[in-house]
Amino acid sequence: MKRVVAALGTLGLALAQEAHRVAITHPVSAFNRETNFLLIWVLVFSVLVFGVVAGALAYVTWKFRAKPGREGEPPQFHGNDRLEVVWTVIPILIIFVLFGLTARSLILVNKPIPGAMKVEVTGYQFWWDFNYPELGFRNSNELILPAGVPVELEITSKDVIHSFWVPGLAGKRDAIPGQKTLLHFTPEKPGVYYGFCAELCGPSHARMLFRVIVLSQEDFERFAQAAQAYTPPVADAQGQQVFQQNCMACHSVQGKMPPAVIGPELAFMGNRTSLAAGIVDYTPGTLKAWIRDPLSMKPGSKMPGFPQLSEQELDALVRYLDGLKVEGLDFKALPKF
Ligand code: HEC
Ligand SMILES: [Cu+2]
Repeated sequence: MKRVVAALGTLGLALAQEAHRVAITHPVSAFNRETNFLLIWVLVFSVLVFGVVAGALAYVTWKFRAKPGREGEPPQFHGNDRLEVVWTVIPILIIFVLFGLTARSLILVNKPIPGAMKVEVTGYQFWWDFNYPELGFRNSNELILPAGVPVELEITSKDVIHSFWVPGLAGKRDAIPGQKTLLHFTPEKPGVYYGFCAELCGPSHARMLFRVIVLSQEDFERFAQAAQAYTPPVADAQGQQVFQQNCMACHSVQGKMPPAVIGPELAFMGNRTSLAAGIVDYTPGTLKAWIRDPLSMKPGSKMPGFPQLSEQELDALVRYLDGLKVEGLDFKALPKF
């Protein structure tokens, strides 16, 4: 009994901690306040319809139940024009109201916001790329945005269909190869928001997450300026050499869009809160485990493992990667939503 209580307690705590990650009912942008408004109306009508239908059914079942002393078939009724008109007209009215509200919300959330900052979002099996064409830098798996500034995401995919979804900030948008879909919203509060791929896209679909890091405008300015003028720091010369020999064919560390993209941008690795599309928190330890054997952490991943690297080479490599960062910004200290 004690163990059951303890297990339930742990589950409750875990749920309470996780709750912030997928809370569309905890809106932090005008986009999601709109979604919530719609959700409440749909719920109100659903509860109303359920109450009336289930109530009528219960009443009829009870009222016309078999009574003692009554023999043979009960009296038969055929149709009731007035009732039939009522139960046709009321649902039609409900549908019209919901249609109107939905159309209103869709128009509002899809309206381009003047002066929005553009970010190109590209889905790959099983990670996300974020390029800032106007600001001239690129990051992967963590979308960094300024609070209070409208953003326009231009979403596409380079392989199969994915879907970009940050429940706390905005609705889902499919990432379709050869096509661009747009998503507009304005993040309001600095913090870390959890994102998901919401379209089954292969064996590690469930591990294709990401994070959105919303910074204050001053912090974002600092990051953007440092990212534009970025020269990758060399925290470990041997590590850099190991990187150039083994990793450079697929990974850029310049923080700029390379001519051909194969793997995620590693320029700001030391600033990351998460690793490998949000599947684990970023630490030098998880980074080392990932490089040695990514497939055990993410089945189907297109990153090969490096079991041939010695312990010492791996440590040097991790020191080098951890040193790739913009100094003076700590994203891990931000509140989580
Ligand atoms: C053949 C191309 C290829 C090579 C070589 C390669 N990688 Fe990768 N790497 C990838 C791909 C693709 C991903 C994305 C995997 C995923 O998330 O499914 C990735 C992901 C990563 C990530 C996680 C990135 C993030 O945004 O969190 C790190 C770190 C990484 N690789 C480091 C390395 C290092 C270090 C080496 C060299 C020892 C290396 N990679 C060699 C293709 C490669
Ligand atoms: Cu996906």
